[in-house]
Amino acid sequence: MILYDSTAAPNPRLVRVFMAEKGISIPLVQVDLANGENRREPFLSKNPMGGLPVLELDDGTWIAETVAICRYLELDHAATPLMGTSAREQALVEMWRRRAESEIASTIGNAFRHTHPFFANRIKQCEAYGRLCLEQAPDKLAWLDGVLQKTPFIAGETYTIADITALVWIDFGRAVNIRIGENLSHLRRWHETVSARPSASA
Ligand SMILES: N[C@@H](CCC(=O)N[C@@H](CS)C(=O)NCC(=O)O)C(=O)O
Repeated sequence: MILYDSTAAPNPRLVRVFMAEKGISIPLVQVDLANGENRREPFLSKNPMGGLPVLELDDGTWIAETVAICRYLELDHAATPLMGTSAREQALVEMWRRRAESEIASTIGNAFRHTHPFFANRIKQCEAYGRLCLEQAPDKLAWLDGVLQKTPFIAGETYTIADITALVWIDFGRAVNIRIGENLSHLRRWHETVSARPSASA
């Protein structure tokens, strides 16, 4: 397997952290996002959506979409489950992963996409929407602080893909000056804990 990667971007980092937790080590091929290598051939013929990461299997299959890649790796490397095992656990982890995605990743991602010069020539930016996302970010982080007041990790007692999702997007938020407020003690405690795992530096 090969992972088409970018060290500058959150979705590829999500997959690298996921793999590190599972002890999966495969070659990483850097794709130059800054120079738009992902938005022209030959990359587009592999992933017409142009996004990273992409996982290439040994039979030549290309799998795009971060969660699809994680799901493949979860099934292929069942040890160290990060997406739950029983039906109940899998449903709860997916519930929390989707919340981490819709509340945290989308807010921070759209703040970046619609205000940062990086995307100026890639998408039609709507600066007002980007600014709204920037304004909403503190409330979204406060929501997560409330979740983490009750449980050590986002989906409960165990570290899962929901934690990885929140970690990589909160860290990426620094690019648009989104930071965890001093008052959010539960989120700060969680962030210190998950950042101290060796996988966080993958
Ligand atoms: N839905 C895709 C999104 C992929 C995506 O947009 N990746 C970003 C990096 S986090 C990217 O490639 N950005 C560069 C661009 O859009 O040109 C996924 O879940 O993997």
